[in-house]
Amino acid sequence: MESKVVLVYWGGLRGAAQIPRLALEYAGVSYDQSLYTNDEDWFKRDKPTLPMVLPNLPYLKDGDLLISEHDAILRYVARKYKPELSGKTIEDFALVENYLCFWTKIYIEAVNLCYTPDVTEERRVEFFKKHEEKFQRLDKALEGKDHFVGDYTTNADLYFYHIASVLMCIHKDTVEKYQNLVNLFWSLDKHEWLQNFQKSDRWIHQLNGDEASINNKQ
Ligand SMILES: N[C@@H](CCC(=O)N[C@@H](CS)C(=O)NCC(=O)O)C(=O)O
Repeated sequence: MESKVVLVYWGGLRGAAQIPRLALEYAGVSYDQSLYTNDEDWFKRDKPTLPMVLPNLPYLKDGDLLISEHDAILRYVARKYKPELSGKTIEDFALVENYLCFWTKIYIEAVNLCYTPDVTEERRVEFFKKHEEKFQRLDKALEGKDHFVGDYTTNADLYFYHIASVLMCIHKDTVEKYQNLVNLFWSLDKHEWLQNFQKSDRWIHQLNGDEASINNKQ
């Protein structure tokens, strides 16, 4: 019997695991999660002994395969379980990758800002100012469209869906200037699979860890 896919991460936050998690959900993969609540269990007990070259969280276990890096996991899940998420043609694939590489860089910057202590309003606005031209171009490219690439859901949309929540948490008023980006977020949010995910016990409210200064803690 084939063993179940397991996504391993910290408990209590969506974090970087949310990105491959969205792909698992979209693809309808039946997966388990192993969520650490104790640092030592990961850093002292499990991390040193895992048979992986690059142990990190999140990581995915699928049979004998163990991989880390949230974006590598996203691509793997798509390729194995829902190939169209990577793009239906070689040209779409290239565009999906183009967006993914872009969003990954923005995501790392955005998360670093979220975990910086005492972030001022000025610093939040500055983050968007730095990327203003790119956000304007993305917004324009989405005019009259429900997806970044073609007319179907791809990894570019899934990645964007998570990062948009983080960006809105950094500075909602600025994000709302990009109406087409906001519309895409809300149109993805209405997808049945995503609504079902949100209603499930797999949905986690908190975006970042407790130590983040920018968060959506209730
Ligand atoms: N480049 C990795 C970064 C992973 C990372 O920084 N993970 C954080 C949580 S988001 C962590 O606590 N990793 C545990 C570790 O460093 O062992 C990725 O994108 O997945």
